[in-house]
Amino acid sequence: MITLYGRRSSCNVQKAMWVLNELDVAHEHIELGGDFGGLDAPEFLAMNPHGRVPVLRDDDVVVTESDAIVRYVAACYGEGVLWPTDPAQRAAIDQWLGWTTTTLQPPWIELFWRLVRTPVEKQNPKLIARLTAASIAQFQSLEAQLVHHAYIAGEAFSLADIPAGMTLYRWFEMEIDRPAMRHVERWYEALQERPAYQASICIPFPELVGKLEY
Ligand SMILES: N[C@@H](CCC(=O)N[C@@H](CS)C(=O)NCC(=O)O)C(=O)O
Repeated sequence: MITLYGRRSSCNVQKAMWVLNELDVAHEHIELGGDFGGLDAPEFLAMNPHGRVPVLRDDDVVVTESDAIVRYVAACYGEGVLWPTDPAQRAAIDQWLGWTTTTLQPPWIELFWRLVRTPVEKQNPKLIARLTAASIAQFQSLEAQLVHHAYIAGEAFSLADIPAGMTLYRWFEMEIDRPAMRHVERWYEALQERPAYQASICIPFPELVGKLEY
C-alpha cells in the first residue's frame, strides 16, 4: 500500500499527488506539515530526518524529496508511459526535471513567498520586480521549447511536464505583469484538461496568503 504524507497546499507535495493521480495509483494521503503539524514527530523524522514533506511510503520503501518521488512512482507504475526505458529518451525527460528544480523553481517559489506569502505591509516591491523578471526569463525558456513541441520533452505528455507544469497554476494566479507567452499558455490549457492536473495542482491557496510561518 502506498501512503503519501504532506499537505495538499505544498507545491512539492502537489508534484507527488499529480504523478500518483496521473497514473491512477491507489494510495492513501495523509495531510502533514503546515497547520497540520506532525513533522517533528519521531515516527515522521524516522522516515525523513529533514522533517519536510512530501514523503512517500510504498510498503518497505520510503522516498523523500519530491523529484525522487516522481521518478520512483513513474519508474514503478509508469514505465513506458511517463518514463521511457531507453536511456536517451529518459535523458530527454530527465534534463527538464533537473532544469525545473535548479533553474525555474527557485525564482518562481521565491516570488510566491515575497508576493503571496509575505503580508502586504512587509513586501519589498523592488525585490518582487526583480523576482518577477527572473521568473519571466525562465518561462521564456519554456516558451522557446514549446514553440517546437506540444509538450516539454516532445509531442507526448511525459514526466518532464509534471514538475514544470506544477508551477503554472500559481504563476497564472499571481497578480503580476507578465508578457504573453502563447505556447506556454497553450500548454497550460492542455494540462488543465487533465483530470489529475485539476485534482492535484489547481488548488486555491487562501491559507498561504500573508503567512510566513512554514
Ligand atoms: N527539496 C524538498 C523540499 C521539501 C520542502 O521544503 N517541503 C516544504 C513544503 S513545500 C515543507 O515541508 N515545509 C514545512 C511545512 O510544510 O510545514 C522536496 O522537493 O521535496
